[in-house]
Amino acid sequence: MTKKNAVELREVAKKIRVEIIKMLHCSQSGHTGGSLSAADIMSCLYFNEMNIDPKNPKMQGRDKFVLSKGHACPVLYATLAEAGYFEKEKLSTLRKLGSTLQGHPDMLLTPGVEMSTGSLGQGLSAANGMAMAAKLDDSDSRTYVLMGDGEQQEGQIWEAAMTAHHYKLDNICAFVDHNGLQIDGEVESIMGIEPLTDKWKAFGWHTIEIDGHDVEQILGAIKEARDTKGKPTVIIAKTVKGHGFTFCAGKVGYHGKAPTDQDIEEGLKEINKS
Ligand SMILES: Cc1ncc(C[n+]2csc(CCOP(=O)(O)OP(=O)(O)O)c2C)c(N)n1
Ligand SMILES: [Mg+2]
Repeated sequence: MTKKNAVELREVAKKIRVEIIKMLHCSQSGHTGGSLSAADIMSCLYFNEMNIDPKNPKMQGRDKFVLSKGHACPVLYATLAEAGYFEKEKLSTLRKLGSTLQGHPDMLLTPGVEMSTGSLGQGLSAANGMAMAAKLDDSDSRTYVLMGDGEQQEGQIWEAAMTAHHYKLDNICAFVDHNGLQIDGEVESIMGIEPLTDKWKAFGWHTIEIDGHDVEQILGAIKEARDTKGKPTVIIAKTVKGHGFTFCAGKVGYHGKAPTDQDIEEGLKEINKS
């Protein structure tokens, strides 16, 4: 795919956000906040960085993406549709019986989904396997993973972090969508994860802290990860849960709540003005 520039990537992120709220409004269930916080990262990965071919989802040597925080699949589905893996019309079937777009990503149902996820904590382990396989194949394929900040509380993540360092998986680039909120409230008040960057450093990872809504910073961090040899990289991306729409930005109540009729009306007006 041709690489989009920063201006275009911001526009794509906007389109992804619109599709997210539209599909969640249609399904009247699903995860709004954590999908919206990741839209800029997804735009940069799929429309600038990753070596992929939406018309040939299983292309040999392609880069891989694992959505470890699988509940945020609306952002993945909107991104895949925008990239051309399937028709945008499908997005309105989110969570419907028989749809290929279920409430959590299913690699057997949806073109472009590399790993079935939803049970938090598992994505990095799967990514390790993909990255090790690429090394064995002498392939340039890189593996990207997106985790939540609440998800950092899962023990399996730290086993996987240890493994990726031990096997020098410099072909892994992980993101933490650091939006400060999880299902029940603030991450720091439920089970504190700070100092998060120091923890990843202690596990031997190269760490980068960025504003996860700043396209230039995201692109710079991805490049730095690619240039970092001998160890995996984690990008701690500070974000706002529900970013882009006043009705849900920074509101914990919109973790697993779909936009109402009024929300969608206000939201579409707001984004058209921005
Ligand atoms: C193992 C596991 N436990 C609990 C859940 C239920 N659950 C879904 S989303 C979520 C909160 C996740 O918070 P965070 O990782 O911060 O995600 P984000 O804020 O990006 O939505 C929880 C507890 C789950 N999916 N998997
Ligand atoms: Mg969170």
